[in-house]
Amino acid sequence: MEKTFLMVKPDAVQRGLIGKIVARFEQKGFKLVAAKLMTISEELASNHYGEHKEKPFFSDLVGFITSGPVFAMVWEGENVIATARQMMGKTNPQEALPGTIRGDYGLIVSKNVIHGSDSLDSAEREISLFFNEDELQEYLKDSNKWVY
Ligand code: 3AN
Repeated sequence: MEKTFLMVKPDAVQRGLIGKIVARFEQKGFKLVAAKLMTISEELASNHYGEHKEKPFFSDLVGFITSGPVFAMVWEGENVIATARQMMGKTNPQEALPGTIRGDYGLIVSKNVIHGSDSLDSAEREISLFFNEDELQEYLKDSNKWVY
C-alpha cells in the first residue's frame, strides 16, 4: 500500500493545530503508521529541502523549519500521496481553496502549515530521511474494511 511523508510545520505546532490536521487524514480513511514530535537539525533540513538549494528563500526556509518542533508522520492508503496533496491545498495559502488545510489555516507561503511528499520518489526519500524502518508500524485497521 502507498505511503507518504507528512509534516506539521513549526507554525502549526505552535498554533495548536496538530490534532485538527491529524484528524483530517484519519477521517478521510488513511492509516497513521508512524509519528513523532522532533526538532529538525540544519543538516536534515538542507537534505530534505535539497531541491530548493538555489532558491532565494532557501536560508529562510531552513531557518523556519528548524525554528521549533515539527510533527513528522507517515500515512498509508490508496493514492495517499496525491490525495494528501489535494487535502493540503496549493503551496501558497492565498491560492489554496477553502476546505483545504492551507486554505483554512494559512495566510503566507513561508508559513504554510504542512509539508507533504509530491511523488513516489520523494515519499520514499523523505520517509527514510525522517524514520528508521523499525519505526513504521504494520497493523490491521478494522475500519479499513468499511473504507475500501
Ligand atoms: P510544497 O511544500 O507545496 O511541495 P515546494 O516544494 O515548492 O512546495 O516548496 C517547499 C517549501 O518552500 C514550501 N512548503 C514553502 O514553505 C517554501 N516556499 C515555496 N515557495 C516559497 C516562496 N516563494 N517564498 C518563501 N517560501 C517558499
